[in-house]
Amino acid sequence: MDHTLAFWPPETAQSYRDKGYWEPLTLGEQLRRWAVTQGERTALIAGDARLSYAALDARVDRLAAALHGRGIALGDRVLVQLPNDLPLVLTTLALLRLGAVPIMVMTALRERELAALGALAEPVACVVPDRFHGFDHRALAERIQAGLPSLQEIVVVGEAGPHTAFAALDAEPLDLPRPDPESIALLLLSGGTTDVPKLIPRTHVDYAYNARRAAEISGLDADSVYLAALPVAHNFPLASPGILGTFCAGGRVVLARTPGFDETFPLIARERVTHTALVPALVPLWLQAREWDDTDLSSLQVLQVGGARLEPETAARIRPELGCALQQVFGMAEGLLCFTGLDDPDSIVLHTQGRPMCADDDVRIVDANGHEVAPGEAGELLVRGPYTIRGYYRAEAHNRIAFTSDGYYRSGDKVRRTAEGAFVVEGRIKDQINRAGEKIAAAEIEALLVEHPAIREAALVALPDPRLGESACACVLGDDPTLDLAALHRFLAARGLPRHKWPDRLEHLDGWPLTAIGKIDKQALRTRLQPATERPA
Ligand code: J2J
Repeated sequence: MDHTLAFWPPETAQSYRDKGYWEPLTLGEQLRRWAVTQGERTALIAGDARLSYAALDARVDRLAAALHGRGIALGDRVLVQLPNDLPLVLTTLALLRLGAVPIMVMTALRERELAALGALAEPVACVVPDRFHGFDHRALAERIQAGLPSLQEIVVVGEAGPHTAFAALDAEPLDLPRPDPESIALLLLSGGTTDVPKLIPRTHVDYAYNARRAAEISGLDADSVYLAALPVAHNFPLASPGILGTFCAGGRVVLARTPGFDETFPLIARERVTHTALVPALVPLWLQAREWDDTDLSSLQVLQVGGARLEPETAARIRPELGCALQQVFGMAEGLLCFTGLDDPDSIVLHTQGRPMCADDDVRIVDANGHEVAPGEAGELLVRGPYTIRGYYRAEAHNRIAFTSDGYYRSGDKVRRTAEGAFVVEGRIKDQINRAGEKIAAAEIEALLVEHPAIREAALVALPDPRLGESACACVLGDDPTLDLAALHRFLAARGLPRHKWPDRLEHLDGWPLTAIGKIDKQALRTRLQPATERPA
């Protein structure tokens, strides 16, 4: 047990057990149960592979035994950086069964984040593809290993070179030690507000509840077919309800390697997909494709959209143009999930981000002094509950800021509650850019920018963007006005910053607008950077 971890107080935990939120099972045991009840029914389709629940369970047993044979044991952390394909699902489930803790990271992440996550969580192994989208992940893993003494083992899907080949990991099933169902099952990456990444510890019991309850609210059942189009390292397609929620319901999961319509539309038609999830930035691309593409999407019942603000005008086009219901999802990898109901009127579905999914989600909306706001007023959303974390992984100092003394997570989201009890996300208090649903901590990029010899001070601000929702603008004070965006990108690439975190715009300034207490006034910066005609009213 990691004693630096903040868990729920004992009485609270007991009430979650008593109310049946937390079942006394590990996620590995949940998979066993699904295999017993669903047997030969199809669980997973990835490329040409089709696996029944029984076959999936058996493959996971053999992979868990083989990973155990490579020295991966209960409680060990393992970095998992794989695209949406069979090895990702098998690896994740096998680690959960072993009681080893997968650190779920997107394939887009590069050296900088991986090194920081490695230093934080000290993984014993990593599982990576040989190449993905033209990038050499094996070489990246080798560079990470060179600076990370804990990392003993590199497992490669594809051409493994001197490393362990994923394809060769196969062994007779073993009787393995049982993880504590209330221990950490997996670590998710937080959107973050700090210059170093934060990891979110989710336990077996809370994550199983998360998936099960989200599946109920999304109307998933044994006849449902869920298309995982977003990268599965994200909480949304992984368990909200995503893959794990679909398994809980006995449905069928189809994996798409990319969320583009060219790949997803034919999959929807071929596999008769009923449910899928997108971030708002992808919705207009699907709608646009629909203007000339006549692939049969008639099986689609529910399109879930979350991760960033969905414009009501775009929301209103979903049913008429895609022929399915919209379900807005306001969620966070730290826990709380809100959904609009499948039977809710348009006034809720198109204009709000829904209600918390659990009666025991304990939510407060507070002003800057921590006092509850009047009904209908906007304020910061604080939350605690049966599937919301009480602290980040190995981050004691930060936890004192990110959580209240009585255990509420400070979401950093500015929300208000409608008379019907639905939440509307009005904005953000945290210093972050939400770029097409991917979160960028301003502090992380600012710390890197000032490492450039020509930059003395830097501030990263979000600007509205018609395609991305928000784009990132780097404002800098420095001595070299000829420094341009392309040169800045080359500098950031060399520092191992992934492309989606590169600023979209660079502005040289002579000085900062300051707030009353002498901090950079980012709101004033934003106003200065936007032509008056583009400013929201
Ligand atoms: C506005 N902002 C939103 C929404 C999230 C389901 C869905 C999303 C996430 C997710 C997730 C929003 N409208 N509908 O994990 O399981 C912003 C808020 C929130 C932050 C969380 C899931 N839905 N957001 O996006 O951990 O600012 O999770 O605090 O990546 O995204 O980001 P993340």
